[in-house]
Amino acid sequence: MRQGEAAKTQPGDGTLHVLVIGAGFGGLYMLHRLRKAGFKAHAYEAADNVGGTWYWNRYPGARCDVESMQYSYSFDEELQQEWNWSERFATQPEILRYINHVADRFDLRRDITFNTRIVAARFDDASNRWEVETDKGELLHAQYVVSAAGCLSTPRLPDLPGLGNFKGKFYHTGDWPREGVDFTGLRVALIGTGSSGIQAIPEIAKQAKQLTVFQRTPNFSLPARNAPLTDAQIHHWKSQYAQLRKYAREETRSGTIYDFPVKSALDASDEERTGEYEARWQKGGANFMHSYNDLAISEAANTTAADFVRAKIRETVKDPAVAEALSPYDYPIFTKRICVDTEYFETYNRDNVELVDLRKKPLDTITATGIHTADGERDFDAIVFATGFDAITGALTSIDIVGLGGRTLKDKWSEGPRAYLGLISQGFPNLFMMTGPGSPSVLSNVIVSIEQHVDFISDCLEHMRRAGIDRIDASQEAENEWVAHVNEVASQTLYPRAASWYMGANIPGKPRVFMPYIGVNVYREKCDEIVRDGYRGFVLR
Ligand code: N01
Repeated sequence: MRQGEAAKTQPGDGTLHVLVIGAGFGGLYMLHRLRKAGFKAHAYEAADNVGGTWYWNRYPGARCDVESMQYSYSFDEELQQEWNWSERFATQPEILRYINHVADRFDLRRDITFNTRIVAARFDDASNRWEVETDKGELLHAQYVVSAAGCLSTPRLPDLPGLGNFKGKFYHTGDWPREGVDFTGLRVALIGTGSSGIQAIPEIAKQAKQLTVFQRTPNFSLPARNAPLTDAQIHHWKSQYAQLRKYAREETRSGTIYDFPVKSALDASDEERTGEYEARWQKGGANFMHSYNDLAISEAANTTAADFVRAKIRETVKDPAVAEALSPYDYPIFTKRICVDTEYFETYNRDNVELVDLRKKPLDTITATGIHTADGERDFDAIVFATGFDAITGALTSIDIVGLGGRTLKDKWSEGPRAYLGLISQGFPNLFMMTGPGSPSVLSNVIVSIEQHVDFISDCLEHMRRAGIDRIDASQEAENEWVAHVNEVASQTLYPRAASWYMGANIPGKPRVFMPYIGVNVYREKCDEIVRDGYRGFVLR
C-alpha cells in the first residue's frame, strides 16, 4: 500500500467504513463479517430490537415455510450445532429467539443503534462518501452503505375509501402489535389471502366469535404437516451439515434441499402422477413443487399439479360454492409464491367463518362500523390487513437515496429496478443492496442468499482495501446486460404469467418487471466468475 492510502481507506474522523441499514438476518451477519475483517461498521435499525421481518410479523400463526433445519445461518459450525429447533417449521417466536441468540453470541448489539430509521442518503462525489440522515435528524458519514433493509419489510395498507372512519381497531400482519391481539368474542374481518392471511386465518378463526375473509384472488396452498422434529431428523442434518449446506448453495435453484424430480410430468402416466402428487401432499411442505422438472416451464405439466390441488380443495371444503371460490384458475400454480398452511381450507368448514369473494362482490368502502361490499354491509370490531408489501424495492425507494449528478434511486427505478447482480445500481457508488432486485432473494431460502451476498460484499471491500481503492460502481453496460439476462431467464418460465408481487403487480402504478433472479446455484457461479475476472462489470477506482 502506498503512503497516504491508509488514511484514505481507514476513516479515522468519525466516518464509518460501512453503515449497515437493518438488523435482521442480513444486517446481523454483515456486521459480524465486517467486524471480523477489521472494518469500522455500525448498523441502524428502525425497531427496538433485532429480527427484521421476524420482529415485525408477529401475527397469529406466523411461521417459516422453509424447514427450520435449513432456515438458519450456516457460517458458523458451532452455532449450527448448538442451536436446537423444536419443529419442522419454526414459529415466528422461535425464529426471533434464534436471531436474538445470534446477536448475543457474537456480541453484535454494541454496534447497532435501535429505534432509528434511515430516511435519506446522499453520495458525495468528491469524497466518495455517503451522508446518511436518520429520522432523528442526525447526519452520519460512511464510505460504504449496505442496505439489509429486507425484501418484505414495507407493509402495504390498501388505499380503501373510508378506512379513516372505521371506529374499531385495524392491524397489518407485517406490523403486528408487540403485545399481541386478543380476538376473543370479536367479529373480525381479514382482507388478503396470501401466505400471511393463509397462516393467520385458521388461528384467528379459533379465537374470534366470527371471522369474515375478504378474498380478491384465491391462492394455491399446500399442507405443511408440521410436527416436532425427532432426534433422528436433527441428527441427519447436524451430522452432515457442511455437505448439505454446500449442496443447497451450489447445486439447487432455490438454496433449499427437496426431493428433486427426475422427469417431466408429461412423461408420467395419470396414475403415476397422481401417486407422486399424493405422496408429496401427504409428506407436506413445498416439496410438492418439485414433483416434476417441468412444472415451472410447461403449462401442460403445470396444469396437472394445479388440477391436483384444486381437487384437494374440493375434497376438503364441504360447501361446493365456497370450494369453487377458493380455487385459483387464472394463473399457473407456483407463479405466485406458493403458500404452506395448517388447516387453511378446513377452516372454511367452521360455522364462524365466512368467505366473501370480492371478485363477485367488490368492496366499496370501509364504514364506521364495518365493510360495505356490493351485497351490503357487515359489521366488525376489528379488521386485519394481510395485504402484503411493497416488495423487493419498497425498503430502498422509501429512503431518499441520491446518487451521482443528484439523481434519486426512485427516479432511476421509475420504470423498473435496475442493478448489476442486484448488488449495485449504476450511478450509486459504494451502495450495496443485499438481496436486491435482480438477485435470487425471495425466490430462494433467503438466508442462503443473504450469506452469499454478505460474503461477496465483505470479500469485495477487503479486496478494495488491499488494492487501495475506495470507490465501486457498476458499469452501465454490465448493468444493462444483467437486467436483460434476468428478464430472459424469467421469460423462459411461467412466472411472468401471474400478476404477482414478484412482478410489482400488487402496487398500483408500480412497473411490471419480474424482479428476482431465478437460480441460486447459477447466480453464485456467475458471481464467482465475475470476481475471478477481477470484478468484471464493476468500476473500481
Ligand atoms: O402478502 P401477499 P403476504 N383488496 O402480497 C390481497 C412472504 N411470507 O403478506 O392477490 C383486497 O402475498 C391480495 O390480493 P391480490 C412470502 O414470500 C412468507 O401474504 O392482489 N385484497 C393478496 O391476497 C409471501 O408471498 C411466510 O388480488 C387485497 C393479499 O392481499 C410474502 O411474504 C409467511 C387488496 C396479499 O398477499 C407476502 O405475503 C408470510 C385490496 N385492496 C409471508 N390489496 C412464510 O414463510 C391486497 N390484497 C410462511
